[in-house]
Amino acid sequence: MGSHFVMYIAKMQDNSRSAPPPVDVERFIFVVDGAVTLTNGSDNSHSLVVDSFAYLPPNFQHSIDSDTPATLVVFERRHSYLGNHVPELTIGSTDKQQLLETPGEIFQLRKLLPTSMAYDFNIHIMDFQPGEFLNVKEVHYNQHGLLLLEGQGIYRLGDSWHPVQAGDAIWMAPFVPQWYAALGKSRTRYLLYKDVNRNPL
Ligand code: UGY
Ligand code: MN
Repeated sequence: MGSHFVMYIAKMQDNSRSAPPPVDVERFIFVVDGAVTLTNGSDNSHSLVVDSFAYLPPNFQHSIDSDTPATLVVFERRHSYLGNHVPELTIGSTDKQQLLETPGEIFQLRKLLPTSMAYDFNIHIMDFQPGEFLNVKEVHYNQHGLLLLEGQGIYRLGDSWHPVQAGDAIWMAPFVPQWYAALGKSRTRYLLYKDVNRNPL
């Protein structure tokens, strides 16, 4: 259908290890459940628990290991190189990312990756209280991969309205009209891939 990235859930079993992505493919992982250990070529290891993430630049040697079952959401994309801009290993957790201004909007926004030109996508974490909704009915060239982490609501895509709940995933093609309203009794939190900083042609 024309997606330029891959999004999948990796259910890691006891004592499992990741395989490397293909040449020139960048990888982003976010821990949804359990914990994993990220080891890079120079023997540095990082423990990643729920809510933690890591961006692995293209051709960056690493392995992701898990002693006990863990669930990750993974995004991979053939990196779109731009001049001398080089993306770097980036590790963090949502709760350490600052809240950003959202002029005209009510939801809370955090970005997990730097906004500099080296990065050809970002991952947004968006929070809505029940009853809150997107003010803008968005239409844009960017693609999205969305995973609903918490809560429930209605997602409008084009002229279809979809009831969605935690665990549901959506791919949004370029220019699909999109809108969300949070329902239920608890906060909605979703994680959103968005391509940035590159000419979409
Ligand atoms: O940044 C975005 O494009 C985001 N607000 N889109 C969305 O939530 N569907
Ligand atoms: Mn959007």
